Amino acid sequence: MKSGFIGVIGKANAGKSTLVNVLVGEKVAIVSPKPQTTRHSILGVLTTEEYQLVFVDTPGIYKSSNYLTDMMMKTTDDTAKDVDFVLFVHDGHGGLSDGDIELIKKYSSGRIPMALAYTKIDIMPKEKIADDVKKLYENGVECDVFPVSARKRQNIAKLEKYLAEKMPEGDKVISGDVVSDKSEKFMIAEIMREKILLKFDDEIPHGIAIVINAFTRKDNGSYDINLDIICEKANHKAILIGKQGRAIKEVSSFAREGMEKFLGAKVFLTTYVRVEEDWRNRPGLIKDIFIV
Ligand SMILES: Nc1nc2c(ncn2[C@@H]2O[C@H](COP(=O)(O)OP(=O)(O)OP(=O)(O)O)[C@@H](O)[C@H]2O)c(=O)[nH]1
Ligand SMILES: [Mg+2]
Repeated sequence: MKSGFIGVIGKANAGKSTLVNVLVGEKVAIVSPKPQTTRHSILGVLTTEEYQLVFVDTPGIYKSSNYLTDMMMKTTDDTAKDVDFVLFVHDGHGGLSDGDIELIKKYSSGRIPMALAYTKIDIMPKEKIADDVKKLYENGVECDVFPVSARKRQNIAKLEKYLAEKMPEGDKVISGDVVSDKSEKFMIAEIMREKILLKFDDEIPHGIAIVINAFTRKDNGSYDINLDIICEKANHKAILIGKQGRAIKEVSSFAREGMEKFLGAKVFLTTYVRVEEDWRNRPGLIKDIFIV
């Protein structure tokens, strides 16, 4: 059997988590149109009779601005060094700058073999894709390039077979039928954060952390979930709550629906917004509230 770890690396918002979810066939990582959606490395496991691909989704490469993002970048760097293969994800729709080419070359010239997933082709003209692939090779990128669309599932099966071929021979690296290394509790916190990312703009979503206080399954199969939404500033708290609590009510109800879909059961959700000034720069606090 072929089996191994594939580090999914790329700039923030490139489409890494969407691609991992589609390859794995289940939602293991949240997705949003905002950069820095993924904060941890998350395993997504695809097991067939012939192979096992263990994708390691990572925080997107982004200019670090605080202790939390320093940690996130370290996670990505560490992953890139400790896998069997790197799948570099590039958002083709976002253009192809000289900086992008340099970054791709930096990873492809490393010790670990790499391929490039040039994604979001569903919203791009064909000529642009061909031009960019040509430009990559003309500029000295030597790895294989796969134009794909995670959203429309274009070229995904081909990419999967290719990656399987590239894996070392050996037993499964992850046993059982798990698809992720993260707990239900982790995913519940992430679903809350995803809905906040989708609903609120600017600085607010980036300064959010979720702390689950209670996660209990009752005899009738439903769940009681109680969580704190941590934000960085008092004015963020006011925006999150909204006039007469309308904003928090709306986002909580949106999150509850997502949690019910994920758990396949009814959820009773209570949320509380609390401020922890500048928590993203406080290592001790990060350790306490940053769920891993
Ligand atoms: N049209 C189109 N949009 C896509 C595709 N893949 C991802 N997106 C969108 O791109 C945005 C970013 O997707 P993510 O999967 O969260 O990107 P990411 O690279 O994991 O981002 P970070 O975790 O912040 O680094 C979302 O709005 C996705 O819906 C695709 O194949 N086609
Ligand atoms: Mg992501």
